[in-house]
Amino acid sequence: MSKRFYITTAIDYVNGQPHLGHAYEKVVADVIARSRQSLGHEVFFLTGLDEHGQKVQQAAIAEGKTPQQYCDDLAVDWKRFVQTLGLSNNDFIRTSEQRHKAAVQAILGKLHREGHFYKAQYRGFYSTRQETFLTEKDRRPDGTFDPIYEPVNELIEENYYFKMAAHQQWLIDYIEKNPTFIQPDYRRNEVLGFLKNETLEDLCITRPVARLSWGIPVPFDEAYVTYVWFDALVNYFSVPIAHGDPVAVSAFPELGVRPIGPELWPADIHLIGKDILKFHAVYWPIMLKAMGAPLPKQLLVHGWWQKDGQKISKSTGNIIDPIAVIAEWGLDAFRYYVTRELDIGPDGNWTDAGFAARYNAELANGLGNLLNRSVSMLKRYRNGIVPKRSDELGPELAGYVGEVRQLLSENELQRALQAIWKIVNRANQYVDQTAPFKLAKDPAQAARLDEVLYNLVESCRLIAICLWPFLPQTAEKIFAQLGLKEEPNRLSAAQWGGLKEGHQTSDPVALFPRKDQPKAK
Ligand code: ME8
Repeated sequence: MSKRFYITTAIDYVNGQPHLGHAYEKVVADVIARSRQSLGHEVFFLTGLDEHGQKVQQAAIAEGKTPQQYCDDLAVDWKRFVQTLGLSNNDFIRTSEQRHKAAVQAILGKLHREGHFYKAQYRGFYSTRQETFLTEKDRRPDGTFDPIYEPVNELIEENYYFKMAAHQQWLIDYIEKNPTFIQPDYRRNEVLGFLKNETLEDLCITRPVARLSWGIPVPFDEAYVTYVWFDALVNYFSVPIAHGDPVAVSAFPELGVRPIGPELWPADIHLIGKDILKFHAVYWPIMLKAMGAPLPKQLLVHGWWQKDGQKISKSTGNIIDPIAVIAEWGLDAFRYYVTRELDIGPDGNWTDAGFAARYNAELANGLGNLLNRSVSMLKRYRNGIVPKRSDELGPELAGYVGEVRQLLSENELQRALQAIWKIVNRANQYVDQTAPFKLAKDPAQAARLDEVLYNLVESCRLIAICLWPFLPQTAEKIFAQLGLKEEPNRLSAAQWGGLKEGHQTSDPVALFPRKDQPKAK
């Protein structure tokens, strides 16, 4: 068996509301996963939920539920969200699952035995209201803490720490030697800058059970649980172990898992947002090195969305509800806007007007109109039967398909969509130039009309295949209208000439009904 292309997303905090940022990241990961599948790879796409921690414990208590029950209830909504987004994920990890906890405990045990941890006393100020430790930087100029933190108490607490500093130079060297490990480059430079200028502090990996019980019990000290990053990051590895991936399993023979599953580790891409870069680019590689496991091939870091130039925030009401947008405009319109509008890396700005403009111009008028004209004219003039093959647009479109293929293999999603729209625009221009509705009026032009109709429907077939990673439902609808029974999920089928003479196409149906009056928000 060959190694699968293994892509992960960040696992979302279970107690948050699914928002645009979550939806964006999951859709981008899905487009990459489907692109690789279309390019001929076997893919494993993982997403899931981050469930432990003090906030979850408190919220559960406030609702009169056990933390597990509270998480189980919320997980139903998150799993529905995954379906709403049309994700092709192969697994969905919840950090409260036994398969994950077993892996975390095995890792903790091994690293403890090998001397990576130590126990130390922490003395500092703690805000019970915010459930956070405060540092000198949090003091106001007069030396007091902001009332938002009150009551603030001095706290002395013993915890386990993971020794970090010993790995610092190794990590710098690794990142320098592997330029594609962190992408885009400016994120890589950010990490290198940080590593070269600051001494890494040891990572606190536990909480006393007395203060937080909703975590994973530490196997070597029952008075502690581990939570947050040591717990969450391991999800990328606990799932391969659970599936019997030979590489992941071989690092932890004590788990007794047979190494007969798909080859997953190392991950090919961890897709994450910019705010969690340090955890993935610093702590996770060091954890893996200590575990004796290879590092993931790439951290692909996306930017953050704003709305109307302002931070997305529940408290100010500046939010986008992806579920509502999908209900109003359709899933593929949402998937199109977020991947076409924002490249992977920079921050993006959502505007309702921008969304409606792209919908109308690019989806309804551009793509929808092309398909509708092509399928309708073939039906009207030739009873929906594909005429003899003609290669008039073939060589030019093959160039664009080649571009799409290349860009998809480089995760250049926005540019791949631009290349697909070169096909859409060229085919629409071809309709205008050849004027098939005029040709149809002149019996002497019948052969020319056959050529034009062939070029149009064949262009639509290529577009559907190229679009499938982005807009799977739309691609399937195009294939259905073309009377094609197979799935449009193989780029190798995007060779000119796939539609055969005499093939019967189906009825035209509008893909993206025009919406002249976007609903005011
Ligand atoms: O950070 N635009 O979970 P989370 C784009 N559980 N992306 C955004 C965004 C925005 N406005 N807001 C958040 C966590 N994100 C941890 C991760 S991984 C082992 C543990 C992204 O629910 C954010 O950058 O706060 C992150 O990648 C993801 O949503 C989940 O965020």
